[in-house]
Amino acid sequence: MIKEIKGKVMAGKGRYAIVVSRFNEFITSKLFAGAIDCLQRHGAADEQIFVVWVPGACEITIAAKKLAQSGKYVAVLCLGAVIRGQTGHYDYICQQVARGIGQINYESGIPVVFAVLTCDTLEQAVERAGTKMGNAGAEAAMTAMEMASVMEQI
Ligand code: INI
Repeated sequence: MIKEIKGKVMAGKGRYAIVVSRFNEFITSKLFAGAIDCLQRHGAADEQIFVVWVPGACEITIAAKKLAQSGKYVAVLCLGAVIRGQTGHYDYICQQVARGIGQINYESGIPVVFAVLTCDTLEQAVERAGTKMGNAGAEAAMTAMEMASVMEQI
């Protein structure tokens, strides 16, 4: 018989850490609200959610790494918004954040979920923060719960 694992999309009993950046807070606050709403609707109590605000996307990784290494959480959600129109160093920020979060995800042993929007325009970011294209914060919460369950079962 084939042994097969499928993650449950339920908060379970574990604790979830959320790192959210204040830069482009108009967008990141919507991602944050989406993540909280999704975790709560899947059974998470307030005591299971720990939130860390950081100045910008570049500061997400250092906080996420410490949280991931603490052993207190079953997953870390990274929420931010980098928008090209506002910066000449857009590509450097995106690369740095994507590589940093990817590395922590790979090395820490718990899911560290990438939900940092990288958009050309503010309109694209709005579309991913609770309008036409859904809410990337809520999607990150779904991924965090599913992967926490997968990791528990492996
Ligand atoms: N930080 C963001 O989160 N998004 C951006 O679009 C952005 N832009 O455009 O510059 C941004 N810059 C700040 C950066 O993340 C750091 O906070 C700053 O460089 C201090 O280290």
